[in-house]
Amino acid sequence: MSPVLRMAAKGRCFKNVSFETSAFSPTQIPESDIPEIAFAGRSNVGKSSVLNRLFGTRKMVKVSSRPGFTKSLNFFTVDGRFRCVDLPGYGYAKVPPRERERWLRLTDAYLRGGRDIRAVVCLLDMRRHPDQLDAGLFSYLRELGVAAVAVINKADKVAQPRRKRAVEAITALLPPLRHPVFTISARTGEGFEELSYFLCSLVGSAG
Ligand SMILES: Nc1nc2c(ncn2[C@@H]2O[C@H](COP(=O)(O)OP(=O)(O)O)[C@@H](O)[C@H]2O)c(=O)[nH]1
Ligand SMILES: [Mg+2]
Repeated sequence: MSPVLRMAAKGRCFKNVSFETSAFSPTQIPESDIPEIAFAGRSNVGKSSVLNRLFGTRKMVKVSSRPGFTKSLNFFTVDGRFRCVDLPGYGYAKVPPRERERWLRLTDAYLRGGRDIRAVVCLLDMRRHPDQLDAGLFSYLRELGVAAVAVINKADKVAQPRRKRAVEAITALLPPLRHPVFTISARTGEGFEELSYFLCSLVGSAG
């Protein structure tokens, strides 16, 4: 078994994470040479918290009480073997249209850049039904031929007996997906073992 697969089997591939760079414009996006997993979702869905939890860090990714804070693509390298890419959050009403357009152009340049993107983790909130913007993300990824992984965060906010129904209701509103839907809480850490195991397997299958 290769070292990468061995780590994937343990779900422990998110080791030695370091911040690499931020891209505020398409020309600042670093060259693609290793596999990548990107993370997307509505502002405030907990994207930064999820990344920190995956990385086993508290402050690698800024957690903001101000939604719409992330204005760049942020690149993190994991063990020099693959990257995690933090995409700008969407859906924050107070962002001026020009700024929103800039983020879309940036995200589009990234996703269409011919890179080895193994998946885009699409974060959802267990308390909300996916809306048009969420649906738009899934259909956009499908159009580009990039695999989407639906991950439902903030499970701790829903009482245990209601979770199954909540997950079913959300899943029913998503298009058919190649990968399983994950349920997590960045607050309690629940579901992260399964999620990191799965994500590690996506990058561990590198040739
Ligand atoms: N209860 C709960 N709160 C969360 C969870 N994940 C994130 N949050 C909170 O949601 C807010 C937004 O989180 P952040 O990670 O900055 O979201 P981002 O805008 O998507 O990057 C912060 O107050 C977090 O503490 C979760 O799983 N459960
Ligand atoms: Mg954030």
